[in-house]
Amino acid sequence: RLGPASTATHPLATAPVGSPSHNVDGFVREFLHELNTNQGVTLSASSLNDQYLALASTVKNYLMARWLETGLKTRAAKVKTVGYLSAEYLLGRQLDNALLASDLADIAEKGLELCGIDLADLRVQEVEPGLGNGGLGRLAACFIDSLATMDVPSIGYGIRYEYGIFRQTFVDGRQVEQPDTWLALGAPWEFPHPESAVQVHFGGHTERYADDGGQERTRWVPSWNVLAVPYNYMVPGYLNGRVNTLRLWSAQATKAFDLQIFNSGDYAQAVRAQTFAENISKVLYPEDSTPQGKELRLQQQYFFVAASLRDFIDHELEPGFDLHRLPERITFQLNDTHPVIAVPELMRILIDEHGFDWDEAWEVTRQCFDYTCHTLLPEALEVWPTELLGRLLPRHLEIIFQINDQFLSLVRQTYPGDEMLARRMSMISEHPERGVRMAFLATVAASRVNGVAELHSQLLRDKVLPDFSSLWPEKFTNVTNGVTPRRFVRLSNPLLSELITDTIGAGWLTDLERLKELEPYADDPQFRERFAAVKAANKHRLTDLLRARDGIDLPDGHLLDVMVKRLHEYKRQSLKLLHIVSLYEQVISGKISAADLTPRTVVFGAKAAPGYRMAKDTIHLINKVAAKVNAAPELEERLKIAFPANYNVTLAETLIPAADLSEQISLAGMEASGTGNMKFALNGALTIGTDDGANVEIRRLVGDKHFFLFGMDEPAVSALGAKGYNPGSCYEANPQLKATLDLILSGHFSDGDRHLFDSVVYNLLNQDRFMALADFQAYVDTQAKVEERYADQEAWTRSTILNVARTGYFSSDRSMRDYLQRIWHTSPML
Ligand code: GL2
Repeated sequence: RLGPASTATHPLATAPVGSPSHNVDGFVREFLHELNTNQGVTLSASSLNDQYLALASTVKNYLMARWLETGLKTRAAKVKTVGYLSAEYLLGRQLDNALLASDLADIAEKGLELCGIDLADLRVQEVEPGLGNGGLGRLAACFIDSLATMDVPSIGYGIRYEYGIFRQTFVDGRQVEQPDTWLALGAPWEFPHPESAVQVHFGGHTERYADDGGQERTRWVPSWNVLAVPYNYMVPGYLNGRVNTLRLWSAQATKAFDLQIFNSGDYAQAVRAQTFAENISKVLYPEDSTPQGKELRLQQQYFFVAASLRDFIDHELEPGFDLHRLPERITFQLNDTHPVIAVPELMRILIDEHGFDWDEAWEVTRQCFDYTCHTLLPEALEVWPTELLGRLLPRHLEIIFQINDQFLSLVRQTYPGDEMLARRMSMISEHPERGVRMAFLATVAASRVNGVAELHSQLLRDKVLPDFSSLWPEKFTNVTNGVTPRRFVRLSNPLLSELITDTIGAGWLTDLERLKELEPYADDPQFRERFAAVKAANKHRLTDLLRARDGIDLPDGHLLDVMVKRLHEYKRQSLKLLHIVSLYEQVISGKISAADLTPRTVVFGAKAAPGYRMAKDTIHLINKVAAKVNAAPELEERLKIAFPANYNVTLAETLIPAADLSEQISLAGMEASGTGNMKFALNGALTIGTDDGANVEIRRLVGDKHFFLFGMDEPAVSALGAKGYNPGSCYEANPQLKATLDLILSGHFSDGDRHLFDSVVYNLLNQDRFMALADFQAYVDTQAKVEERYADQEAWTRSTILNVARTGYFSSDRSMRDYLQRIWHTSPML
């Protein structure tokens, strides 16, 4: 991978051989060639899957020359690369994005048509690589797209999980997880490079020895290792010729199996080592926003960062590069605490392998890392037991202890006599067991620490890491998240994109603030009509998809009210459910008539972590309520619930453009940012939301009139928590809330079983950590305001246009610009 062999004399050895010709004929030739030579079939004998795989290879071939050129150009320029270290990349389907980035969509469509193939039939063959849980993984995918589009040299590093996020099914309304076999029908977008595999070590012990100069040194004597095999993915920039790399590591046993044992007939024993090693990249941990303190997870984390650091130093830098200058060439972004073990790993490499002294190594390491925190939940911050770390990575634990000692002496020097403070800031926690607080280690090591929305960054400073932010105020900064408009506007909403281009001209896809130019058109009745027609068409597209995918029939003419995100108590799907049950209860008890309801369909999409009982019970309850509500004749078809299983990026791409109302109703101070909120606003949905995460900034930009704010803000939540919150008193004081909860408790939704949903309801009544009952009335009242606005379709459409026009700020291109300026201190390549 280092370039041409030095003895090659043929002129083509030093440059890529070039792409197939960029026209329909060239495309057809290439496609048929791929079908024949890669799939081994003729066109007439080919299956849809053959055709899809051949199409993917064809598109790859077009990108290939640019990818090779990008690598050569970047290495030759010797500029700084952004190394994005992330345990998750929730990529979504690749085909359309690659066609868009390489300007091949029309050519491919026409070429395939000549072959008697409909491109749309091939698109749906692709199984999305679900190598992430939710927002954090999707953010990583948006960021690498923007970096490529902005011509920034970057490598995304991660894990090639053999099974990504589970496929969700419902059985009697309960979530049942199925393995995600995304690789089963072929993986046409990846390039494995087994010859470039690197070894990753684990276990063993450390020992001291004297080097040749008599200097006392330490070395790690590991007891087992695995091979990390790189799989490269192309990350094409939008129409700019740059193709960056995403390098995902797959684990393989170093000795495939022990032949002697195999020959003796003990097959199981023979493959055990292989199974053990390969388990490391077998499955994605399906926990979202909360960590799983499992040994295998720590193995995964070290596995991918050790391989990535080794890869960068050995393969991306020229031989003999002086590692004292490493910060000139790389800046590693730590995507949450998952990759933080990279810090002691780099120290180990520099000290033990390259003979640096401690201070030199620390100086380099400090400059090479920055850290993004993505949470506010205290229980979501990873703490690894020292017992486990010491067993798996003994040298790293020693280094962490030493970093901590040095750090604590600085604390004691700065704040003499404040031993409590030193204890609070120690990277080593003592309870409930001795453990390493990875967020503290990251904060001490990183040059910059950032939160992911303004409010989050503020709370990060004030509540999560207050002592650190007093010590180093300049270290802390904010970069508000963003989403890539290529996938989440252009590809997912082609009709809106066309309308925008028609109205303000091209160029907005890489300069999203230009959407502002749409503002005056909000007052143009003709434009409003066209805008509303786009929304209507998107709803039809969704209706077709849900009918085919889930057998769900969406009624016509309803307000489409959408809540899609991971199932988590803090996100408060239960509050949305209480609203629905409350409407239903009022109709069936005759308090209001069905005619009073605004026709509304609520769409849920949510996966629950398999071990998260409350979340799974909530899914069950939603499905039970849906069954009852959808069948109730009293409602006269004016209230419906749709809960398609297995919400993923692919479904989001059709669902979001169709939505009228975006539900962003987390308890204030809990959602770090959210990125779904941005996607909805950019696609012309209005938000009902709390003052939380990036909602705050969305509301500020679109204006109070065009955002339905409700509920307590963060200071009010804190004050209520401090005063003592009693959800039972909300229940007693609010007859409608009481009637709503009583209906669930009566067994109405559970075939008379009064206890089926005790866990959910009694939790709300007795504990309600996320204060759903406290915000219930405000939520219901604000929903009434939503309905009022919706009744005036002109006013509604005007607001939705202003949402699109005013949310260009939330492009991930802008986020990347902020990282470049405030954190990485580098600029795009010229
Ligand atoms: C999250 C936050 O919960 C979410 O609010 C944020 O938008 C994303 C991206 O910054 O990160 N943190 C986290 O652990 N997950 C998230 O989605 N899984």
